[in-house]
Amino acid sequence: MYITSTVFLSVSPHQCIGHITVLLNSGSVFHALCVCVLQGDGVCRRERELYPYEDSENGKVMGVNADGVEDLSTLTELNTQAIMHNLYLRYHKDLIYTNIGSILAAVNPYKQIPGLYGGEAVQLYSKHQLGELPPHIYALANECYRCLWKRADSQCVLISGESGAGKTESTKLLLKFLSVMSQGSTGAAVCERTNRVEQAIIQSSPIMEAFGNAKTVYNNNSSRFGKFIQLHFSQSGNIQGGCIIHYLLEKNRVVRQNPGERNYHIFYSMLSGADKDQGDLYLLLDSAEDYHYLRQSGCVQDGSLDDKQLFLSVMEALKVMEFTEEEIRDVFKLLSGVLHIGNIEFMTAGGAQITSKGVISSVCELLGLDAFQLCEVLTQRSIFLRGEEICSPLTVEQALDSRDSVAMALYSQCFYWIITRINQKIKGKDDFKCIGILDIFGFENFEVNRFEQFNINYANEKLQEYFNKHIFSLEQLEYNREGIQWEAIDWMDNAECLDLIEKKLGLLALINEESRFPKGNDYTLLEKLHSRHATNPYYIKPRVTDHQFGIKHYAGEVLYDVRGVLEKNRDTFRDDILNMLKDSRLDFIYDLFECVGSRNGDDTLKMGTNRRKPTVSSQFRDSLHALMATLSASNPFFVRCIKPNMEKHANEFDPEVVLNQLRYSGMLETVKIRRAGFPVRRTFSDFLHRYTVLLRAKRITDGEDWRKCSDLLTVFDASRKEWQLGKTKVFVKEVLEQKLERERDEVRRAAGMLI
Ligand code: AD9
Ligand code: MG
Repeated sequence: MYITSTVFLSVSPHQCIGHITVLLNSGSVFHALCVCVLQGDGVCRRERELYPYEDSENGKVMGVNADGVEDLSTLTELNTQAIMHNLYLRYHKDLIYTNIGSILAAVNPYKQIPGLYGGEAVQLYSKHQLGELPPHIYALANECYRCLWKRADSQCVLISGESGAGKTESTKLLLKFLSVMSQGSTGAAVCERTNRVEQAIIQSSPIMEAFGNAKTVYNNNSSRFGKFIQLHFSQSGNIQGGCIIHYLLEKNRVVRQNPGERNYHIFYSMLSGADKDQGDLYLLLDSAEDYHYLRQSGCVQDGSLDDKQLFLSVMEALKVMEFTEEEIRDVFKLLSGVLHIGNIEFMTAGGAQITSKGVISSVCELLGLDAFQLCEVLTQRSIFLRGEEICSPLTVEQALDSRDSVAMALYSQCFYWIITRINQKIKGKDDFKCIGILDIFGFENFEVNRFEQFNINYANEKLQEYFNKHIFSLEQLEYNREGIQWEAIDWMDNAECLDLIEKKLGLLALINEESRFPKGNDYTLLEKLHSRHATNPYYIKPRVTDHQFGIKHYAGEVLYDVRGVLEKNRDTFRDDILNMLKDSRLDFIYDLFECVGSRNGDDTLKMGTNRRKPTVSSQFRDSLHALMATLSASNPFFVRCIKPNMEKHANEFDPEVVLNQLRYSGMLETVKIRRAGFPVRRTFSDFLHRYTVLLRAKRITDGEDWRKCSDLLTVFDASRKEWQLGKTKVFVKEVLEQKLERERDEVRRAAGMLI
C-alpha cells in the first residue's frame, strides 16, 4: 500500500483520526503512518506502520521493491533513509536479516519466526556458500566455519548493538550452528568426547544467563556481564574444546536494582522452581516479596519470564555439566544465604546493632558461619595495627554497606566459580584454529547512569573502534599501500572520545588516581574531571547538577552520576570480613574465598592486604585491551543487531529508533565502503593455492603468479569491475569470490575430492 506522506503532513502529531494515526517524527525527515486500534479504554495503540519512508531531500517517494534487497550494497539509491526503508520492508515480511557484503544486519523480531532456526535451516545453510541463500545468521556462521580452512586463520564474530538488540540470542544461534557442523564432521573415534564438549557449550548458556542476566528497563534478559567464547576446532572440523572469558559482572545488582528492574534471574527461579524438600533444605521463605534484595525495586515478576521453567533448565544444564549433587546444593544454599543476608536489619544503639537475630541464624546455617563472628564484622570494624587489634563501631549506614558487601562478594565469587567449572568441563585441545564469539553488554543510557554504565559504554566504544579500524581504516590503508584505485570514504571516528576516556590524564586515569588518594572522594573527583576536561568537545559539564559528568559517546550523550564511583572502583573488601568467610565450616564457602584462582577471584578481594591492587576500571581496561589483541589476530565477522522499538514489541518498527541506530553505527558509510571496496584480499600465492583446481580446469599454467591470478580472474570477470590487482595481493569483491568458491566446489566434487 502506498500513501504519499504529503497528504498527511498537515495533521498534528499523534492525532487520532478514527482508526488511523499519523506520526510525525521530530526530525521532520521522516513521516510514519500507522493503523491504530482504539481500545475500549480509549487508548490508541499502534498496530502496524504502513509506510514509514519518504526521501527527505527531494520529497519523492522511493521506488519500492516489495521484499527489499538482500544486500544493502546493491541498493540503487544510497542514503540512510533508503537503508532504513529496506530494513523496514523486510522486517514486516519477517525477513529480519540483511547483508552488507559479509556483514550481517539483524533486526530483533521480538517473536519466534516459525522455521527460521530449526534443524532443516541449519542443514540447508551448511550446504551453501554465502550469498546463495537469503541472508541469515547461519549463513554467516557457515562462512566463518569455512574460513577456518579457506583462510587458514582463526576467526571471530563480533556482535554489537544496544541493550536488547539481540546479541545474546545471536550468540546462541551461532553456537547452535557451529555445534551441529562439528557433529557432522566428527570421526567415530572422537565422537563421544566431542559430543560432550558441544553439549556442554550449549548447556552453559542457560546457566550463565540464569546467574548473569536480569530484567532491566531495556531488556527482560539483559546480560550483566560480558563474555568471549572461544571454540577450538580440530583440523577435521570438530569442536575439541572451548573457553569462556567473562568481563565485569554487575555485582551491585545483587543488593540494589533500579525501579522496575530485577535482581539476577536465578533468585526468582529458585523460589518458584524449588520443591518442598529443596525449600526446607535451603530455608526458603514463601515468596520473592519476603526478601529485601528482591522486593525493593517493586518488580518481582515479568510476564515474558518463566521463572519455574528456568529453574528446570538450569537444573538440567547443571547435571549435563556434571556438577555434583553436593555442588548444586552448596550453590543454592549460598544463593539463599545471600537473600537472607539482605534481610538483616540494624538499629542505632551506641553504634549499629542487629535487630533481626532469627535471620542471622538462618544465614549462619546456610553458609556455615559463626553467629558471633558474623554479628561482629557487621557491626564493627577491626584492623590490626602493629600487631594489635583495634575495633571501632559502625554506624547503621556503614553496617548496611558491610552487609551488602558480604552478599556481593558471595554472589560474585560463586559466579566466577561456576564459570571456572564450566571452563574445566569444556577444556580441550587447541592445536588448530579457533572461532571466538564476543557478546558484551550493549550500550546503555538509563535515567541514572553509574560506574557500571560507564564501563559498559566504554566497552562498546572499544568495540566500535575495532569495527571502524577493520571496516574503514585498515581497509583504506591497504588500498593505498597496494596502489588500488580508490575513492576515499569518510567515516565517523570515535578515537577522540576514546582518548578522552583512556589516554594519559583521561577520565580513567583521573578516576584511578583519585581512587588511590586516601582523601579523595566523589566530589573531589568530579572537580578534577571538570577542570581538566571541560573544554574537550566530547566531555559534558552539566550546567545545573553538581554530581554528574557526561560523555558524548558514538551512540549518544550519556550523563554519569559520580556518586559511588570511587568506592566501586576501589572495590575494597575488609580483611576481617574475608577472614570470617574463610572460617566457614562449609568447604564450598572456604574454597570460594581461598582457592578461586581466576582473574576475578582472589585478587579482587585482597585489597585489605595489598594497597596497590589494580582498581576495577584498570583491570577492565587491561582485559579489554587483551581482548582487542586477541581479536586483532583473527579474521573478523560482524553482526550489527538493531532494535526495532523501545517497547520490546513484535511487528513494530519505530523509524526514529532505527534511524538513530543506523546513524551512530555508521551503517551508510559501511554500505558505501562495501559497495566500493574489495573486501576479499589475498596474496597472489594464497589465491593461487586456493584455486589450483580452477587454474588446472581453465588451463592456466604459465607466467608469474600475478599473471596467473589476473588470467583466472579475467575468465570470471573480463570487465575487471569486481577485482583489481595490487602490488602483492588480489583484491576481489565478495560476489566474485562467491562465484569462484562455487565453481571450485563443483570442480572438486566432479573430481571426487572432499570439498
Ligand atoms: V543486552 O546488551 O545483553 O541487554 P542483547 O543481548 O543484545 O541485550 P538479547 O539477545 O537478550 O539482547 O535479546 C533481547 C530479547 O529480544 C530476547 O530475550 C528475545 O526475546 C528477543 N530476541 C532477540 N533476538 C531474537 C531472535 N532472533 N528471534 C526472536 C529475539 N526473538
Ligand atoms: Mg545480552
